[in-house]
Amino acid sequence: MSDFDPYRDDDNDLSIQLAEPKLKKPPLFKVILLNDDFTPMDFVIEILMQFFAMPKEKATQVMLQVHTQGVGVCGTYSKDVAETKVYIVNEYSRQHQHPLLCSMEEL
Ligand code: TYC
Repeated sequence: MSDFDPYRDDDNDLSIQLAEPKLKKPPLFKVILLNDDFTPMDFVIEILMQFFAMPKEKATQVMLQVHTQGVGVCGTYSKDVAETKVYIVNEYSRQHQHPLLCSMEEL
């Protein structure tokens, strides 16, 4: 076995540079709901409880935030999970003939 250790430089004659870490943290995405004038408030609350696992009180707060401010955050996820949530919420809304729009934004 060799005793050579590239990180050891007892006589200070080596130029050493540690490599940058190669892996970046994967990006996160906010899933958001947009306000409209037609989707019933109870339907939005149902969506937030069913697809974003919110208790009724939290779902009501987020729905009212969207209703008054125009947009609100349902949760933060990896890209794949966020895309799936957006897809199922928009499909479910269309199936129920509501114009509710769900979208995503990189954090
Ligand atoms: N503005 C809707 C209403 O008055 C309620 C609503 C809330 C719609 C949130 C969409 O993402 C939404 N019935």
